[in-house]
Amino acid sequence: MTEIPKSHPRYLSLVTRERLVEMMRRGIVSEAGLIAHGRGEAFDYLIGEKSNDFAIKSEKAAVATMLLAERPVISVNGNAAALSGKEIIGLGEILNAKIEVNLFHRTEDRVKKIVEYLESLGGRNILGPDPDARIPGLDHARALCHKEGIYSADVVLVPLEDGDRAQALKNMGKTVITIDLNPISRTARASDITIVDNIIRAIPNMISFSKDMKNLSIDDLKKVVKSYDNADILKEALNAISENAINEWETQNRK
Ligand code: PTJ
Repeated sequence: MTEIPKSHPRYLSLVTRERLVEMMRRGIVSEAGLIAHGRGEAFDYLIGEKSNDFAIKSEKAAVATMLLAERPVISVNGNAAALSGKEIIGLGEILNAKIEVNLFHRTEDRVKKIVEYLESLGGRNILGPDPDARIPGLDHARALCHKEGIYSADVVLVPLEDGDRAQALKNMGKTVITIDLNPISRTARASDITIVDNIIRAIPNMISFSKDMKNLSIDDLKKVVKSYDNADILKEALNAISENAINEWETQNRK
């Protein structure tokens, strides 16, 4: 692993890249996962590498939705496990959500490795190996899932998802929450709640909101969900991206 000096102005971004490369070598992240991360980084740069107001609103709506859910599930892929495995386990515990490893580039070996990795971080009863159900409308191994997990869930949190599967979950009548730095991706548009934030900030934010929101009444949680509008959030994220790009251009030209 390349040693990154703490003084480097892009320290966090470089350390995160190294982590993904290392996790790819361990067989947890797919090779395509590195490319997906690069796309995410570009959007993160454009939203200012921070949790903006639009992200905070989505994170609160997501927590309220999961607290109100009867069978919430967090779907975990290679990138999500590598970047936020420990935090996802923590969030699952607070929200009483099951965790299921569900992969785009599925191999049984990688599912097993990710489950073992999550268990090494304290995860228990992680679903993934030996699937016994299929998400209708999806071809090949991407459809494989568990009856007691994603298949019967009412609310699914699918971070860094591909558009087809998010839509297929919607078609099953589920409430779909995603974490996706690209506000114009098909996943972002297909989901009920789109958190336009980096997963490495989004999950810790959700943990901290869950601790407070757990004490809210059902009516108050419903109010949070009712006042949420995903189309407005996506518009706010796109406006922020345009403004940041213009500000950056003006700053460069003033030099
Ligand atoms: O582990 P697997 O086999 O399930 O594969 C996982 C990937 C991510 C490779 C797979 O789901 C995939 O190809 O996804 P996409 O279609 O590239 O979509 C990933 C989305 O996540 C893109 O819109 C990225 O902008 C976004 N993204 C990437 N990194 C982050 C992110 N969003 C939030 N936080 C990130 N760190």
